[in-house]
Amino acid sequence: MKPKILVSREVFPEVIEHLAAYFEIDYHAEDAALQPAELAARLAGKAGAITMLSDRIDDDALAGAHSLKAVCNVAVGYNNFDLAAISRAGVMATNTPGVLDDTTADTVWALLMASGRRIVAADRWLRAGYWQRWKFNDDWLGQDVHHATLGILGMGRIGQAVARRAAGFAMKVIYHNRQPLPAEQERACNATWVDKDALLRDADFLVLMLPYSPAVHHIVGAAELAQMKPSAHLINVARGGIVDDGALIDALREKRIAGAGLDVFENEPALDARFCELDNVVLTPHIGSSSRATRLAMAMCAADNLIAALHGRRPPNLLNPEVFGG
Ligand code: 8YV
Repeated sequence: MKPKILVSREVFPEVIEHLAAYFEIDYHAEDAALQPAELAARLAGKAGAITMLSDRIDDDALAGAHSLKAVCNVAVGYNNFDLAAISRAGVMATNTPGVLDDTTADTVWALLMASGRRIVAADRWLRAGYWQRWKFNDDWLGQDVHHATLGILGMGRIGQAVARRAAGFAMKVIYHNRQPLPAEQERACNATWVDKDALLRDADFLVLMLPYSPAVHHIVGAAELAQMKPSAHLINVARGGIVDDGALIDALREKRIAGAGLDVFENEPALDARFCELDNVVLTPHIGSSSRATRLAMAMCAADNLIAALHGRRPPNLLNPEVFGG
């Protein structure tokens, strides 16, 4: 008898095929999240689960899941996991680090350039048939990307991938992290550690690339936005909640910063309608990792974590090793 698992949301057929060789699958093949009560009900009796960011895995979800051994998130971030609750239940938790670094860094650059050079607003203007009104010092005067200062808050793997891409634009790269990177890694990124105030003050493009935790909730709020240059752009492909969206909307509306490129929001999938009234913000619906190759690699990585966990091996991306003997 194959162990039973839950796949909580639609993935690619090849992932289901891969998993089906090992498991009996309860597949919620929809592009919508399971409601919490249904998620809990469908976790009961399962040995493992492939989960998405939209699945909150906490005491309630785990209450009836007595045979559960592993929950494997299809994401590098796992703020949908109450890791303490998962560990208390003796369940392994995994994520998908690494496979999405380059694609997410590419998305940062897409938003950075679109915001700096006003690409999306210009597209809207052109489609509206306004080209006859073209003038030399036009509305599309943007912020140069080349030779500008790129500031990165959160210099993990993705932050470093963003920094490496700046070389082609001859940018100055500064970053802030709790700890400076080892010298060799700094050299590879051509980046200099600065304190947070200097980062906010000097960046022409401020890229947020840190994982969400309550400790960084609203780490960019009204006070931090006030420290930025009026010509600066804020790019967030990390997590909603890191930025105080209300304060950002005010700053953009009053042109206290020049623009923003946002892939993540507070209260996803709801979008604060006030963003849509602003011409100086580029909005995407949490597509940071969204290339086919990368999303497939993420789902396969989660599947391989689950296969390892349920075959008595340590999953490669175990988040709570302390519970299972170090
Ligand atoms: C999402 C992400 O996983 O990996 C993460 O932490 O935020 C994204 O890659 C992806 O959008 C699927 O929810």
